[in-house]
Order: sequence, then structure tokens, then C-alpha cells
Amino acid sequence: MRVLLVQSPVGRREAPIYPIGLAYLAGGLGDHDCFGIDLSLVDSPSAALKAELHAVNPDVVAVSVRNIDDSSYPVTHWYLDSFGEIMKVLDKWEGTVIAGGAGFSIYPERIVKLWPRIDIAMVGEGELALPLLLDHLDGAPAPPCLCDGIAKPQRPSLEDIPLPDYTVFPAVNYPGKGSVGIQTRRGCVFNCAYCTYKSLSGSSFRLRPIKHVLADIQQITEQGFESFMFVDSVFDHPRKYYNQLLSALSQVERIPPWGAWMSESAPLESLETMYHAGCRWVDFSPDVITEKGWKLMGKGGSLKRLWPVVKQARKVGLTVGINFFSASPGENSYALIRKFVFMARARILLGWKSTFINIGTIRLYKGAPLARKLHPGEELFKPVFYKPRGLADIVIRAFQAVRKRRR
Ligand code: B12
Ligand code: SF4
Repeated sequence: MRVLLVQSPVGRREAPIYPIGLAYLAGGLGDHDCFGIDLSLVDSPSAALKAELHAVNPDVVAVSVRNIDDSSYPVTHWYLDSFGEIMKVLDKWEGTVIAGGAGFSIYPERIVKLWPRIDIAMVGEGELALPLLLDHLDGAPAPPCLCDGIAKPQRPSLEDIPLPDYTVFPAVNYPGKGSVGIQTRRGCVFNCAYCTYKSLSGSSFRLRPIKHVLADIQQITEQGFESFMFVDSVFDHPRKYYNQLLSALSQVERIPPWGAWMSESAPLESLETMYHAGCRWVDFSPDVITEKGWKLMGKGGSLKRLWPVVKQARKVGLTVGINFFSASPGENSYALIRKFVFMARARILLGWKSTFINIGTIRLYKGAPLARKLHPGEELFKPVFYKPRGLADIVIRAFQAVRKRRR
């Protein structure tokens, strides 16, 4: 079959993010003829899609919807508007449309209802299931995961998934630090109250064989990517795998610079090993700044580790990003001031140009524990936030406005 892989447009100018979800799908498509277009890179997505349909003449269009909104407060960008534009183009085309992706998988039923042009929706991970759907379109019996047009495949073992194919979307279109992701694990054992990750990818870690990770790094290096980021939930858990992976990465010659998301409980001595293994930047998401907030957010580890781990990361030469929320259960104005104080202290003492603090706002998604608690039974498709209140709201609006102007 001829399959056109389409990354849904973002509808505004953004730093390009490599569509690794589609690269994983391409890796599993075997004998099918596979083509790709990333509509987030073009100025006129509808015209570009029309031209591609004409040029490729596919049997199936597989669209990846990575994000439905940008989860930003107070101004939220709605990515599904531009998705709707390309659905209009597909309305006039006769082949089969399959849709999937991370953002899509949070609200599949709702999106299919809004755009009935989608013939088959996929919830979750598609590299093993998409070929079964294509066989079905070719006459084979329907795979058991498909019911009423929605496929919900089981989460695969990462030993079974093929290597991604990066040739469909050329690296040259994705300049910029960490534009491509490497995945070493799926799922997460932690219970952060706002997080969708467990409902998307499962509540235990599924680990990718280290030799596959190394082969993947070799592939992206050969394709010409100059850096990459590990897109895993928490890079330093589980500890045994983390240590084995670091030791394997240390052996890779000319490894491109890379970054990863870390927990505050990362062993301090391992940060130097990370640096020697090619790591150049790390991100932490303590989210909160008080013990009460930490407990109410269901965070693992300890808040007390935040400053030591950040300090150590800077000491060994890593650029550090730290993410907070403007408000969370148990935290409002007073905690927000403490977050700004932390920001000033970290940037002044640890390096203004190498220590970055981001203060976002919790967007409540269906499937996240906090959403279930505060809005039981609600869909929360249109963005609902855990908002800062009173003075904190005024401060955060001003902060975001200044940040937007500076960008
Ligand atoms: C890593 C990551 C990032 C990194 C990406 C770095 C990089 N170089 O790749 C960074 C930090 C840049 C980032 C940015 C953003 N992210 Co982000 N990100 C993720 C994260 C943690 C992993 C994504 C990933 O790489 N997965 C690995 C690949 C292999 O999996 P995948 O893409 O899901 O693809 C699989 C399936 O979805 C499926 N599939 C995918 N497409 C298709 C298509 C078809 C037809 C089929 C059948 C199947 C299918 O099969 C694939 C293989 O199994 C997810 C959370 C998560 N658990 O998914 C959030 C997530 C995707 N991000 C999210 C958000 C909100 C954002 C931002 C908007 C945040 C912001 N305010 O700026 C930006 C948007 C950037 C952009 N334009 O995409 C949300 C999206 C939810 C939503 N609101 O729609 C998520 C789900 C996290 C959350 N809050 O729940 N992100
Ligand atoms: S926020 Fe990160 S550590 Fe917490 S549950 Fe989600 S993926 Fe796991």
C-alpha cells in the first residue's frame, strides 16, 4: 500500500520538532511504500497537502496529532484549528484516513466526532498496530484491537518495536538544539497529580534494550542531526537501567550533545558521568516549592534535593532548566513569590545564561489524577487550568506578557 505520513500543522511559527512518532511508524511499515510530509514546516498546509496527495497518490493518509493545545495560560494556542483545515482538504479525497498521536490519544472520541472524515482512530502506540490495520484494509480480518473505528492496541514491549526510520523526514529541516528525540523507555511509575503520561503510556517503565538505543543514536548521527534529547519521562529511573545506559553512552565515540529530563533524586555523582557521556543540558520539574505542595502533588523523591542537584548539575557544566507551576493544590501567592526568589537566586548564583526557570500553569487533562479529583466525569477538552488566584494571577499574567514580548 502507499501510505502518506502527515504531521499535523501547528498553525503558527514554532521551532521545528522532529516527528519521531511518525518515524517510529515508518520503521514498522516494511514492504509498504512510505512517504511523509510535515505540515508544521510549511506556510500553506492545505495547499502543501493537496500537492502531496497529487504527487504521491496514496491509498492511506496517516495523520499524527501530537498536540491539541499548547497548555499555556492565560493565552492558549489551539492546534486543532489547523488540523481542521487539513481535514477539509481530505474531505475531497477518497482514500482512507487514519489518525493518532499523543494529544489525539487523550481525546480520540471527541476528535472523531468533530471530524468524521477520520476513518480509523488509533489510541496509543502505533508501530505494531498500524501494519495490522493496513493488512485489514487490504482484506485481512480486523485486528482485535479495532472496535467501531477506534483501534486501542496493547502497549508493546519495547524489545519488539522496530528501529525508527528517519529517512522519510530529512534531518536538514530540523535545525536547533534537541529538535529530534530518542526514546529509551515508555511509561512512568510516579504519580504527579497533573500528569497524563501514565494514562498515555502506562504506570510501569517499559525499557528499550540498550543496543537498540545505541543503534538509534547511530542512525540520527548518520542522518546529520547535531544534537538530540531523550524524550523519556524521567531519565534517571529506574536506577539500574540509568547506570547501564550511562555507561553505554560513555563508550559512544563522537556522540552528539544531548539533554534529558531528570528527577530531583538523581545521584549527584552521576551528573558528572552524564557530562562525560555527552549530556549538555538537563531539565527538572519540581513544579512546586513547598513541602505541602510537594505532598499534595503526589511527587516522588524529596524537594530538599532540588537545590543540591541543580547546583551540582551547574558545577559539572550542564545547562539547567527548572519548571514550576504558578499555582497548585496548597500553593498560591506566597509560593509564587518564593518561586521568583528561587529564580533570581539560581540565575545569579549559578549562571544567568545557563540556568533557566519556567513558570507554567497546570492545564487539567482528562485522565490526570488532579483532573479526576477536581472535575470528576468532565471531559476537559477545552482547556481548563488550575489557576493562580488573586495577586498571583495578576503577577503571572504580567510575567507571561513580558516573556511573550521578549520572545
Ligand atoms: C518529549 C515531549 C516534548 C519535547 C519534544 C522534544 C523532541 N525533540 O521531540 C518538547 C519539550 C519540545 C515538547 C514540547 C511541547 N509539548 Co510535549 N511532549 C513530549 C512527550 C513527553 C513525549 C513525546 C514523544 O516524543 N513520544 C515518543 C514518540 C515515539 O511517541 P508519540 O509521538 O506519541 O508517537 C506514538 C503514538 O502517539 C502513535 N502515533 C503518533 N502519531 C500517529 C499517527 C497515526 C496515524 C497512528 C496510527 C499512530 C500515531 O504511534 C507512535 C509510536 O508509538 C509527550 C508526552 C507523552 N507521553 O507522549 C508530551 C506531549 C506530547 N507534549 C505536550 C505539549 C502540550 C507540548 C507543548 C505544546 C508544550 C508547550 N507549552 O510548549 C510543546 C509543543 C511542541 C510541538 N510543536 O510539538 C502534550 C500534548 C497534549 C496536548 N495538549 O495536546 C503531551 C502529551 C504531554 C502532556 N501534557 O500530556 N514536548
Ligand atoms: S510528571 Fe514526569 S515523573 Fe511525574 S508522573 Fe508524569 S512523567 Fe512521571
